[in-house]
Amino acid sequence: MKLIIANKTYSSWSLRAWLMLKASGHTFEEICILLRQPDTHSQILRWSPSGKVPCLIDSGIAVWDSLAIAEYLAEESPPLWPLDGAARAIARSVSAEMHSGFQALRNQMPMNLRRAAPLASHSPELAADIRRIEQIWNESRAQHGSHGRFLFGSYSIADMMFAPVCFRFDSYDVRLHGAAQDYLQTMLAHPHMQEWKEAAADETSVIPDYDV
Ligand SMILES: N[C@@H](CCC(=O)N[C@@H](CS)C(=O)NCC(=O)O)C(=O)O
Repeated sequence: MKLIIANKTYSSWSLRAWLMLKASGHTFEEICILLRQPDTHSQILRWSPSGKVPCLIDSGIAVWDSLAIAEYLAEESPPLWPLDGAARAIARSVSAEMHSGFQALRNQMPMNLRRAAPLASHSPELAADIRRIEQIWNESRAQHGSHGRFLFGSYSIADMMFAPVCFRFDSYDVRLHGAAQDYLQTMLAHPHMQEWKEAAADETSVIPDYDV
């Protein structure tokens, strides 16, 4: 298998798929295409029909978009979604909500693993996104997380979908209430999150747009 990703410092979508592939137990080759280079688009298009990363290549099959990669891997890997049907329905719902929403968080708090400073202020839209994520984390842990420290107990795709948010909350020093704060620390301490962060520290490419 090959996983086409972008800069580990900045690429939140790449992180999600990379964590899924790590959790699946497959060995895979990483192909990293740097963002914002003159040939970025053409390089990505060699692999991914959407012109976006991540893209998974498995025996000649291309699977692009983080949620499609999640479902592809979940079909035959160790369980990547919660086993309980009700928990799985909520895990899919919050993952889809993360995938399609939270525009203020994406725009105003881009993932940048080199950053270590809070924003001067939070817009009402950004504050609402943070509150909604805190609510999802607290409710998931309270209702479905009793057999572990992740959102649905065991580490699942839902956690991987929120992983970039964890790095953002750490970088921008966002403080949370209740179990959400413990969940954040659990995610930041996960060995795969640490491995990604260490690899990002070796990168040298700088994209000024991400330095908000
Ligand atoms: N909905 C897609 C979003 C993928 C996406 O936006 N990827 C960005 C990198 S994080 C990208 O490929 N950008 C290409 C570019 O900037 O040229 C997913 O879930 O995978």
